[in-house]
Amino acid sequence: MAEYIKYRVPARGVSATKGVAELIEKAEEDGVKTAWHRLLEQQPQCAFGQLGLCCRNCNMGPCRIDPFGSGPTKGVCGAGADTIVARNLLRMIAAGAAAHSDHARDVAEVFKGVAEGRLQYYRLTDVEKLKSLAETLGISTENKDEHEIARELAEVLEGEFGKPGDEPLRMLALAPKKRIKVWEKAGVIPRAIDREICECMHRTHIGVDADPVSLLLHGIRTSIADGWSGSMMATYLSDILFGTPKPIKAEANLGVLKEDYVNIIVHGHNPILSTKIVEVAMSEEMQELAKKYGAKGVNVAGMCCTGNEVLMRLGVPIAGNFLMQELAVITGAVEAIIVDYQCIMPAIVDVAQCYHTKVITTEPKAHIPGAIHIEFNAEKADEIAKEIVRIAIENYPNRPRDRVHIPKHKIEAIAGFSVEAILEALGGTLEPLINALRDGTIKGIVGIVGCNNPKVRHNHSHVTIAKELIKRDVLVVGTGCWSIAAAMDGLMSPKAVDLAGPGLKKVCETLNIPPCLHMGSCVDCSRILIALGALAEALGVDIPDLPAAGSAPEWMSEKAVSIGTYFVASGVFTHLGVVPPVMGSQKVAKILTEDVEDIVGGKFYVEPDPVKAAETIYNVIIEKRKKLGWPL
Ligand code: CUV
Ligand code: SF4
Repeated sequence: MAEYIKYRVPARGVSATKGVAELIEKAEEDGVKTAWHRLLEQQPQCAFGQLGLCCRNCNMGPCRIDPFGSGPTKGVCGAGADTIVARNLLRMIAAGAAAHSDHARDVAEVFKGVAEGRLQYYRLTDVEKLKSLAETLGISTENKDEHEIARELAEVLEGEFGKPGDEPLRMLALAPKKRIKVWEKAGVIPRAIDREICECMHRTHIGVDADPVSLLLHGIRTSIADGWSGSMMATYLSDILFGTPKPIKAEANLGVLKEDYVNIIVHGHNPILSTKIVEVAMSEEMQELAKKYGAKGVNVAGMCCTGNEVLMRLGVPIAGNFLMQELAVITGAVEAIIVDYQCIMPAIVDVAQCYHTKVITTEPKAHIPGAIHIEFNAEKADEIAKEIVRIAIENYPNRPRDRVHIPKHKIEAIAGFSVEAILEALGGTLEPLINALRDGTIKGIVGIVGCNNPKVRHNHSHVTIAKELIKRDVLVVGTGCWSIAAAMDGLMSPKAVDLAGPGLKKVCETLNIPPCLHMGSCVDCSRILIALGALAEALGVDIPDLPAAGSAPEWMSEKAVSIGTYFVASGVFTHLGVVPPVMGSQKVAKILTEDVEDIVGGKFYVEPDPVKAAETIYNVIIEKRKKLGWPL
């Protein structure tokens, strides 16, 4: 079903990643549209929406506020720009926190099933981490076997979502004491994850909270529930079930697809599915089956964050980040793209119809019309994974050989830098890192995270900011689509030390690490929180005192809004490379980029130009060093 391509994309200009342009050009030849094409068709995008000035929260509306003041300044109910912008932002935070935390809930359910001995296909892999989390949460581990500990832990974690009463979230035990004090003073201690998200929806209903300050403070509370409990839980439990990542070599970019293999892409976020698909696909039985269908075997590659999950733990190659999901199908060489949830463009079904690719959805909460739906279920994980992999293999003979084009680009990357792995590289203590920071060998640490957005040049800001920072002796860590961008650019290969400043280079060579560290998927931004918390505590300071910052150069998702907010709430200076929809209220913009710093120690900084952004981030780091009395 070729489509008429009304607007062509300047393919050579839209991405900084090798192989992308040739596939956009192929898409146009094949009559297939991509997100870039659809973005052009959406022009001009609604200015009210961009400014955050439209409200559809009740049916007296929709209402729009005139940003120039000559038209209406109030909605029908009387809500003004400040209220509407703040409410819209709060709903974004709620959706983002919900996505991360509901993902955590799914992992927690499997964890509970394993603890209770109900799930034969999953097991407790990292028992050390299980014990340490249990102890941190006040569960005694003495004289208990691992399943008993896991059962007690599962019960506590289940309570995180909806426990009654006003007691703080139990997972906040992982946060530095100084942070807790700050949050107490601000009145933003979260009580239960679902409750805070629910309260966001309540507060933003017609006629409830109209005060932008009060709305945004609840946004901070909700985001803390995400970062320090929901996402944190997803990370901890995934490590306990599948193993805590250790440095591992793998390849990145679309060139990891193989011409004469059955290519399967796992896309989405939850390792419960992707890990099983990888395991089953690599089994003797499936490799043999593939040979029967004329292929040399089965090749699994990751996409987006679930790709990060299997990259970090199993060394599965990663085919690309968010904006490359359609391109993978456009190669014509993908037999199946197997998805769970989050960041799956419904468009992949349309694109797949132009080739032979089967799109297989697996989650009861994420159906896509036109896809094959095979519901995944942890109790029958292996059987279902086999059924899915078999569909992919049987599809191999249908590959349109005359329309296959796999870009040749791929590059080696080292991933798997969990906090535990970083500590191990340091020799078991933070001391060497602290010393290097203190004496100025390394100037600071920046966490870069977040998505792709076709509004900006694909992966360009991701890699530019990273390069600008490592050049200035700033260690870069990160997650999500940023980490895939950095990997595809070679920034996670040992050779990348040549791009680092002399101090950082020395440290990386001594520790045998790249200057950009892959810390995992989006929920693993929680690992960055843990790292910052540990550094602050070791130094006897609070997170805002650290020479550290965060950045989401190409963000687009609501999840990224929640992440950005919990970074700020955790005391981090946080850069956004794409303007958030808040500029319709000067008051809200000022709260987020200035006033919030007095409350929680972090604030947002918006700058689309990656070089300028890196300079500012570096200057902030230098300011923090000055305050600590450290050499510049
Ligand atoms: Ni989370 S980082 S687009 S897939 S949320 Fe999805 Fe991972 Fe952004 Fe990337
Ligand atoms: Fe309009 Fe108020 Fe209803 Fe929003 S809540 S749509 S501003 S009347």
